[in-house]
Amino acid sequence: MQLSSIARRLAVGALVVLTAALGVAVLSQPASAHGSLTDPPSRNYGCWERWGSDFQNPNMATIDPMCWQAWQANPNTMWNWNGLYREGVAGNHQAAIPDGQLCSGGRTQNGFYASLDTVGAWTAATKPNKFTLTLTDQAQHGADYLLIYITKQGFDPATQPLTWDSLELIQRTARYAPAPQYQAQVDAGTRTGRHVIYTIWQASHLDQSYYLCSDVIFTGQGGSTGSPSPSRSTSPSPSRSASVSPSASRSVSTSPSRSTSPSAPTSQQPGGCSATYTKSSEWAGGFGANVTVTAGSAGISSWTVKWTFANGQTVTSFWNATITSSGSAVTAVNASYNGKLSAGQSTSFGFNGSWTGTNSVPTLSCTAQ
Ligand SMILES: [Cu+2]
Repeated sequence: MQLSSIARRLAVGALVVLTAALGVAVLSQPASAHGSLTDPPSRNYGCWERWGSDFQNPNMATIDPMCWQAWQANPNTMWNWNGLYREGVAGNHQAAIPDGQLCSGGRTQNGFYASLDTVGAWTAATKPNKFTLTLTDQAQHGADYLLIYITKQGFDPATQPLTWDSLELIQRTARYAPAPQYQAQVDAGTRTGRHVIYTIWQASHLDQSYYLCSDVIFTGQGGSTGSPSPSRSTSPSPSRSASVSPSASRSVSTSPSRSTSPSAPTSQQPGGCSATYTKSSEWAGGFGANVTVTAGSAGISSWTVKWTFANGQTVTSFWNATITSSGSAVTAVNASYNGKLSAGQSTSFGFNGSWTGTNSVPTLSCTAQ
């Protein structure tokens, strides 16, 4: 009564062959990287947050000159603020990353993030000396650990290139189970003034390490380590939530309507699932979206989410699922590691796409086995 996984793979394989034969786009890209430090913001996340909707404003050159040079160098450094990682480092971070290249992950991905190494007075978040650090993990990879470094007192990141020797390791955290955000309580000691927080996020889904520079100005005053900490910050930067805008969200459940009978069935049947689509960002010509998949009242072993774009949107890259398109019809099938969900459990996948004119939110259907 239940499609075996072999049969299912054959079915998916047949679909791929069929769609390839029809000459429609079949995108295949491995799970890519999705997350960054969002409070205090990493350099590219901060530049994206402050200027993403106004990145051609020439006033940026005087208001926020380090962001300006980064946007001029390559806007994709900001659009892909969540992708600053290397793979296969095996924990040897200092060997992989030369001095002066710490903020670009050692010029990872052919120097895609090189502008973040530029020495200067990056816009900095004002923080008390005890503060909460927040890393946003859009793809919910989990964390083996975070390594949190802060520059030594006396080092001036506005005039000196960042080196390993300029940093002090403050904290190595424990493991974090996959979640949208991870937090750590950080104590900067007696530091004052401008500093760089250098965070290494070791993701758990594979050997993927993120290298994140955040600029801060310490007040020298102790904050509370409790949560929520009293806001003693005199930060001029808007303390915005790092989470993605829920501006557009729609959900539909196609869970087979299960009996509300209190008598439990003796054999577990495959459950249904529901899917919710959220636009996470949008810019001229492009956008990002996340889809959360939630199992119904029973566990499932795999899921498929389908939708049809109404305005000619196309998927250009994706993660945590395999997405195929045939014209405007899109099919997303779970990755090998996130198909199995227990009752009520959620996972998510995401993609970047292109659009023109209108970018309406599609209606989703979700089926599970
Ligand atoms: Cu990722």
